[in-house]
Amino acid sequence: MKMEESVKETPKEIFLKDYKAPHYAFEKVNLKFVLGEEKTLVTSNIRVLPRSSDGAPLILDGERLNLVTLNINGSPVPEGSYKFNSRQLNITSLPTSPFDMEIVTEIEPQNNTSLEGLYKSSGNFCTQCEAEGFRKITYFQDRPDVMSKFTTRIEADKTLYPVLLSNGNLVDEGDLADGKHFAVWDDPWTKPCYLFALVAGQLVSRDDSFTTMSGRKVALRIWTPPQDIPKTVHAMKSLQLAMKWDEEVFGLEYDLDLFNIVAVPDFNMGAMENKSLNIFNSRLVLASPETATDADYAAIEGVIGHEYFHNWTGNRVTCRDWFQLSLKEGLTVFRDQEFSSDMGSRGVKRIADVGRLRTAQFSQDAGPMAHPVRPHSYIKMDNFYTVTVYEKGAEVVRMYQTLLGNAGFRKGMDLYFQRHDGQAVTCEEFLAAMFDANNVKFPTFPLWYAQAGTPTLTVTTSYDAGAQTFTIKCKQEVPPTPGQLKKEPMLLPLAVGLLDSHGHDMRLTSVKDGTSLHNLTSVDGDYTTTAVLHVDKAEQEFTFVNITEKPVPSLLRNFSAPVRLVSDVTNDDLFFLLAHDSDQFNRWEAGQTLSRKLMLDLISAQQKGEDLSVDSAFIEGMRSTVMDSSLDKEFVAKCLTLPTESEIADLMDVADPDAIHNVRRFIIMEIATNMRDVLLKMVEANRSSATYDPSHVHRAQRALKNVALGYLAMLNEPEIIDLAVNENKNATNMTDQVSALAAICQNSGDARSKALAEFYEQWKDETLVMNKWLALQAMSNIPGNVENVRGLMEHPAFDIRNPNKVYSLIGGFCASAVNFHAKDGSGYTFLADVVLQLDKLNPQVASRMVSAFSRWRRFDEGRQALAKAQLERITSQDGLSDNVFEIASKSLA
Ligand code: 0A1
Ligand code: ZN
Repeated sequence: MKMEESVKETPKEIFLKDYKAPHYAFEKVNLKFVLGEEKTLVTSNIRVLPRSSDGAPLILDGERLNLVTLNINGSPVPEGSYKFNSRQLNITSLPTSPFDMEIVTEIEPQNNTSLEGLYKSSGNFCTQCEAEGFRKITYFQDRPDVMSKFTTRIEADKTLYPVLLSNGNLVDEGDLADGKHFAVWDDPWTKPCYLFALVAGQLVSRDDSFTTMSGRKVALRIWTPPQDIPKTVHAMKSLQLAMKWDEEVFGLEYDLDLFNIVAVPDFNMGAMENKSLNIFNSRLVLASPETATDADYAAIEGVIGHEYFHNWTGNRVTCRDWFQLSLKEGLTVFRDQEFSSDMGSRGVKRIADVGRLRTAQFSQDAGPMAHPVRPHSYIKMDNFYTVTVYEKGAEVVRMYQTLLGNAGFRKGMDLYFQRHDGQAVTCEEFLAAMFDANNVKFPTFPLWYAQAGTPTLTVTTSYDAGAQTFTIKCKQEVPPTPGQLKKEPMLLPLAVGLLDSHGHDMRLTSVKDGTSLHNLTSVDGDYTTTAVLHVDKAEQEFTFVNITEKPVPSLLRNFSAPVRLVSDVTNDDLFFLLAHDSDQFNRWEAGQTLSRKLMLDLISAQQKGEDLSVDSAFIEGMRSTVMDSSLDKEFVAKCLTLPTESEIADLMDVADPDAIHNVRRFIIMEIATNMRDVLLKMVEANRSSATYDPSHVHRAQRALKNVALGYLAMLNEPEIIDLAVNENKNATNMTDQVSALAAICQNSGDARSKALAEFYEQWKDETLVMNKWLALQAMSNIPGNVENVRGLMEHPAFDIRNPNKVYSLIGGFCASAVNFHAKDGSGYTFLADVVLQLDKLNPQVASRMVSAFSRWRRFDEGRQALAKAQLERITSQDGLSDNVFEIASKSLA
């Protein structure tokens, strides 16, 4: 075909306000892949339906494609009727009635290191098309509102690629000449091209089944290389549990007779919900007690659930455009959170989810990459698969549930599917289904989709003994963010309980909001113990009546809205809540609030050169929580864990990584010194039995034991290091082994080097375990660790082309504030070197790494200058990807 036109490669910003429906629909797509070692030939036959008779050009997306032929209704398109550049193929003079278009392109999957489109991983072919990877396979309208029925024929060498998979049902297969074979897959459901998938390779499957609520038997297959099959038991069980849960909780049944999952070692993200052919990063499928931790087991359960749940929230109802990403992701994260809560401990799961939201999302929302749950613009969509779209998006969905109740929320979901099954829709349509089903209108709620920034909710309370009323005054402020200086108040549900002097929940019967009096009822009575207040004004007052004694308020129960809460609750009240609150989240939160206050106080003492000391009430609060045998042990482990260094950095005017680290370490040493015996007992009493049990009770024991061991080991006493060395040696599962190793590695010395070397020898052939070994060393706070990390980049256990290795080593290093933010700038230079090297191979991964710079303005002037210089070095690089350019330039803006 003729030469490409050159296109000016300036990054282009795309805006939500410019959305236009496509001029052409693609009714049916027949794809043929001839997979080869040098070249892969892709033939695409599309039935095209013009949506108007205006003869608009058909613009197809395409990148890194070699166009071989282009035919319309069986004849080549004449030269003057099409043109293409490195991004698009533009066809004019088209028929105004339905027509058939055939496009043949050549691609080189074996040289595709970006891991999007069709690529090779460990010798097998696989695809990743979300968000815009399909355009690296063939020319197409690569946008989610173009939904088609796909049939896929795959031809390949039978010995090298015995297994050929795509979406839907296998409708034909057979042998071809020259040792080749073929398979034809037909997907009866319409879908956008981002849900297309193909896999070809040497794989075997674990087979099982699930019988749906209407009695259909669905074949379930999990595909891996032969040696990994024993590690797929947990993933299969998780899939079956997820399928059952979606039927029971949402009435949603699977809609095909086959569901495939394939595990691949090289994958940019966690997993992908391609219709009936989910492709997973192997770390989220493979688990055995010896090689995977409790956290890995939980992540596998959650992500298997997440991808499966997308079959309805994402696939059957998809997004109109990528700005609506949270429509599927926020909703599906909410669903996977609920699934995991039902499978384990609801309270502990909520604590973990809020911890992640506060550490990662609040910080994003306060920085240069702050964007609304539905962004207004992007340069590269891949950069918007963020904690804001996912986790804050899930909080927005949770607020619907809190406002409408569980039954009301389910009614909204039912109406959403009733109205939009088979469609590509927007967040407004989800909101309308929720509100219409419940006959409500909350005019300020939609702002959650449009306004970035974490609201601050300031609460002051007062008790009037004479009137027997308790008043809560609320002030809501949404901070300015880049491009959005003025914000409006938004409806947020504030869940409140009041505790009496015995620590019991008071009965709440009615509350006054302005002039109106609302009755508070729960399902089983004429009162409630948790009232959901609708805060929707900048300033607002709520008064509870018939409150017979001065209560201790439990505010924002279960973290009912994603806000920063500032309240006048005293330390005494917090200790009381820590001991008594019936809301498990708030009980933990009371302890965290106390810890945050303590840490901030000690940091300022340290900065003034004063001596540090921890108040005995704090230690006693910790001790009584730990000694309370009525509590869930995983909950106790969470209570014992101090807020993260980055959570504290976020609360300071100028973040001081060294002071934060020293203070956190100091408090842990104080706890370990004062509670040495209790902690030792906790280690002894919570050892695992020889057979691993992933159930909650056993996981909880391990969690508690390992926090205790980590705290004790911080003391660096020979006797305790021996204990940790023994725990490491005698561990019967990876959770205990790697926790003991981490405990030992907190201090430099011979024990550390020996333990790391032995671990390497034991596990060097298990690539996923090696990721833990890399991460542990990368995250070390030992001064000057950057050189060690540079050295590890040359180690056989590392491979810059494998995203998991990069996330473990480079991501792990950036998570260690002390070394990444080293005063001499060595951490910053290192990261910039790596980003520039990575960008040439895999822009998506490079861009995730460069994000570690985005909070550079939070630090002192010296660090700011050093980080800025590295960001400028990156942006001035020739040939930089749009991915890295967007993050680096927005960070500098
Ligand atoms: N939709 C998938 C995750 C995913 C997102 C982006 C990707 O490439 C930019 C790839 C996968 C999920 O939410 O599970
Ligand atoms: Zn998802």
